[in-house]
Amino acid sequence: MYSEVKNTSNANEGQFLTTLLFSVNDRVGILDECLTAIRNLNISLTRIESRPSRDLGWDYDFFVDFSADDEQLSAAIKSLREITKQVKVISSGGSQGVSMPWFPRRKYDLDTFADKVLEMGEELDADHPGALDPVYRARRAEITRLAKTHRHGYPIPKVKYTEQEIETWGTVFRSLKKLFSTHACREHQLVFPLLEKNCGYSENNIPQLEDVSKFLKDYTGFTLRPVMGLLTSRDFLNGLAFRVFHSTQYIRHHSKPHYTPEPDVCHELLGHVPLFCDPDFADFSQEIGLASLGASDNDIEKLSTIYWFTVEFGLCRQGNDIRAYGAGLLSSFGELEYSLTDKPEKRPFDPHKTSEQKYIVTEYQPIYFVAESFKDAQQKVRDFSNTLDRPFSVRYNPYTESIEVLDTQ
Ligand code: HBI
Ligand code: NLE
Ligand code: FE
Repeated sequence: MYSEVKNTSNANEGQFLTTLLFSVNDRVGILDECLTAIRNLNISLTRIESRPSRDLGWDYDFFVDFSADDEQLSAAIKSLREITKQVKVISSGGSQGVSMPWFPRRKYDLDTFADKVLEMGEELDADHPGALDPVYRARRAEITRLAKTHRHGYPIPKVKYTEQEIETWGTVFRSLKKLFSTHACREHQLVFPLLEKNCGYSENNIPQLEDVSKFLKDYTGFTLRPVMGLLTSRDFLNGLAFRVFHSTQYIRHHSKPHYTPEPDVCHELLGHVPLFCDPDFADFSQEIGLASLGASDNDIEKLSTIYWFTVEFGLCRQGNDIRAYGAGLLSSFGELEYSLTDKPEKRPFDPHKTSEQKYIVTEYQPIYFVAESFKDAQQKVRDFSNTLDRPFSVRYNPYTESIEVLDTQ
């Protein structure tokens, strides 16, 4: 999907993120020497972490992350080898060493995604009603600036929404609320009144991400992180492994409240947030995230497709009914209504088949997949991820908010 996107990140062409491990005999100044060696190659580190080695004696392992090209990376390995006990490429997007793509190990590593957003492609631009409105564009730029400088551990900045923005929200809110009782799944209906009571959900108020994130954290441990726009599929899914959901904070254009092809604050708050309050759904979403860590590009594609047909556009069976749980449906008056008519085709959710299904991002979906329950869907995704070719498995440690890699090699 989003094939028409341009990466606007400031990483240079030919560069990729690498995590390197080097182990040293402990002595005064050794880290300084290693860092100087890296610095002399004009490489800038983005992370450094140390831990005592597992060997006997007080030796140390250092993990460093940086962006570099193939040539710089091999030069770095070479000069570190001269002064350390061992050097190992843990993960890298380049052709050196192993082929495990870089992935975040700690929750604060997600900070590196902050300004790596994709630009809407031409195709999406053309039918995006805000594209030609300079006032709208300027306002969006103002709001996305807040996300760019947000860092893990800080409160999410509040946005003072304009009257026009609140009016757009109100239109979306009122129309959707009418449909929820007949179209939304039970989990969504259960929590919606609580969001109204505790988080400022109402037709006259756009809730603040910070308030909602705190509420969610109490329910399922999910938190929101503001984001400037679309992330790459890999980065976006990686966030879910940490129970972090990247949310936009701007709102759709006022001229087209009932459908927009891209995420906005209506979509995040009315579509996604209520579902992340459900423990089974939270587990299900994290399962997709965990499977995405260090996955091959091909597998990321499959996992995104699964995400698309579940978290975004999923239907589920409830008793004798079929209801919507996908956020893209729950935030679009137009598509929510359409999805439960007999116009679109409905197929049972099966990750092996669902992951191969092609889809369009700018129109109502012609096909939906129906899940039996979130627990059942989670189990199916777990079985499916075991069939993907990844030479290691991962586990989330909630106490340290970090990923543990279980080597199976
Ligand atoms: N980025 N900010 C953001 N929000 C999304 O919903 C989103 C994304 N990037 C990719 C994506 N969704 C999905 O379509 C999947 O490819 C994961
Ligand atoms: N179509 C949805 C809406 O109008 O709210 C947004 C989908 C975002 C993937
Ligand atoms: Fe979404």
